[in-house]
Amino acid sequence: MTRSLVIGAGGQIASDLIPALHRRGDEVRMLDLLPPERTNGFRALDGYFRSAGDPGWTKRWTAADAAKGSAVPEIIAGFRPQEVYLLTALLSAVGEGKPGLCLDVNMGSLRLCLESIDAMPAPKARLLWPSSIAAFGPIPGHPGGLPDPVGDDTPCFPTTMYGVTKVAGELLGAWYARTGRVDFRSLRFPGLLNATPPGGGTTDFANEMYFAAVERRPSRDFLREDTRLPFMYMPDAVRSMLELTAADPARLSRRTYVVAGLSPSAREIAASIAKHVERIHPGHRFEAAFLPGDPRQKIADTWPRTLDDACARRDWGWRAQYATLDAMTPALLDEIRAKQG
Ligand code: AKB
Repeated sequence: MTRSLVIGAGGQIASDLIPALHRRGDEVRMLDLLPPERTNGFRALDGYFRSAGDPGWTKRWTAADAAKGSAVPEIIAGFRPQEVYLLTALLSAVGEGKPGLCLDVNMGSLRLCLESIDAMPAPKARLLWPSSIAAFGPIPGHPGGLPDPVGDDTPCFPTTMYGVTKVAGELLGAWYARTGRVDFRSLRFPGLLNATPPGGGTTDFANEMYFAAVERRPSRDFLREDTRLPFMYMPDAVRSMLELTAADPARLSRRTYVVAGLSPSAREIAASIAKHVERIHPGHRFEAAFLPGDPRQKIADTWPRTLDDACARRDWGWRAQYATLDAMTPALLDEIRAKQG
């Protein structure tokens, strides 16, 4: 039985990752700044654990700051996890409003976690830390700013504080790995979609569209309809985390990998929802309202449109299963409806 620690356990990624670890038979400990019932992920986690016959799951939850204090070092020293998933982060849009906090939380949590794992006696935990497409931004002198697609070796010129923390964190983790201190691994994720609301990201407009469709209300989207960005359905994202964490270190040519799912425009997402919502709400006409002028448009305009994940495919056999809207939209609408009860 693998001992796994999920830090940032109340957020969007954790709401699917924790059930996946538990289904695999792991002993899972959880830590978040908030108590479980006050987190975005509570509904999904509580539903999962109750149906798995484990209603006392919150006893394995610690409410504490992941970026400072003694909780993370103490849990890592006492529980001796074999795998640590550090998901704590302020995302791009919120991070631009609170840049100091974004720096403190994103880098502080990573530093504390790396130091705590480094202090473990062997065998030390592997650490999985999500990076983001926010690591990229317009390359000085490059026509159009970025190549299309963007790949692992595209130079990183992040435009947001969130992106700066992601690039800095990738480099910090790579140093810990190179010097043999911590087996650090990271994924540059696109916008992630599941039935748990994210908080404070630029790609959240797409999540909002799917929730609005299930709730039979018009959506309020804050990006232009021709905005094209990379996305990934959460089952693929969780699988990529588990596969990269399990990969033989001898096969890893780098510590951070781009992973691609699909790259629709906002207009294409709206059309796909309008096509598929009919099945769950017969007669309902989905309407997307694209509201111009939002500051998040400026962030989106600096990010990749499509991604090339050739290195992940070559090194550890990665391949997304949900690579089209027709594959993802019906599954996501069903999932949101089921989890909303
Ligand atoms: C955000 O929009 O900030 C995140 C991300 C792409 O990392 N979803």
